[in-house]
Amino acid sequence: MPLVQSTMEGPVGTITLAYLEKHNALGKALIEELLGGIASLLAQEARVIILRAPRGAKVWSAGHDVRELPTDGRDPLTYDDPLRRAVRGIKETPAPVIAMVEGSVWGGACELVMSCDLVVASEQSTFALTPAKLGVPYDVAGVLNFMRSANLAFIKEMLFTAEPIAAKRACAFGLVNHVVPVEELEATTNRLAGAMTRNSPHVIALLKEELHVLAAATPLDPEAFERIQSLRRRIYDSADYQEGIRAFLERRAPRFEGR
Ligand code: LCV
Repeated sequence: MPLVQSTMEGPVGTITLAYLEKHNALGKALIEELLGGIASLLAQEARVIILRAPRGAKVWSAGHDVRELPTDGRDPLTYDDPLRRAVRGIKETPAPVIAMVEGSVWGGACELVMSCDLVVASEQSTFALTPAKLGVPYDVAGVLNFMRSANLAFIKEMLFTAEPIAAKRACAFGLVNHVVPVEELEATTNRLAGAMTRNSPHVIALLKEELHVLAAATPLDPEAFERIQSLRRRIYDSADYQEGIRAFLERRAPRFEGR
């Protein structure tokens, strides 16, 4: 059973996350299919790609597959982690990618949505940034993506509380382009996609790459980077990190003791 479905309608490609029994948890296998689907749609000359969950989904994506988080002292979000590869893959896709969101979005799936170029969300959808709830030392590139996606104070509230935030508030702080009634979700997304397909694909690809390169032009002192990495290492070597994953698997609230 495919974990991801890819379809083309005219110049618009659609990728539907279809790993329903695990609420589209972003594991290695799903990400491989996602990146393969994008490549296949681009080979069919898709001018826009829509990334979605099936109609009526309660959960758009439950985020990083917690069962794939390393517990043997390895960094949980390295450059080659599937989630990191998916975020880069979407940013490097020359065609615009629109996240069409219905349902709840969790953790790394929020970063996946933020890596898309536009976000259209239903009024009932929610977004939750969960590293602090799970005890996961999110990585520098990911935190930078959060910072660039919305107002800093808002991102801090999302990260420090780990509570689901309603789409309307996410839109007010720049995380979402349009919030619409669920029955208008597809029409609004298709209207935006249609408008883009009528414009020059090469100019859009150039503008997307210019914006990506300029947004990424953040000088970071190597020593500051190393200091952050050592802070992260202390956390993924900690008992609290193990506790966060164990609590999830045991379906209970975590008991963080700051150790
Ligand atoms: C693996 C899962 C998952 C899942 N992984 O259904 O941003 S960071 O740093 O936190 C990053 C590391 C990250 O993204 O972490 C993941 C953050 N995600 C979350 O905190 C959401 C975790 N999931 C949930 O809270 C619930 O599953 C929701 C509320 C999404 C849905 O609840 P519901 O009661 O409808 P279940 O919890 O029963 O989930 C159905 C199956 O999906 C698995 C879950 O373990 C269960 O599998 P089993 O049937 O084998 O027990 N599942 C859900 N999320 N992120 N597996």
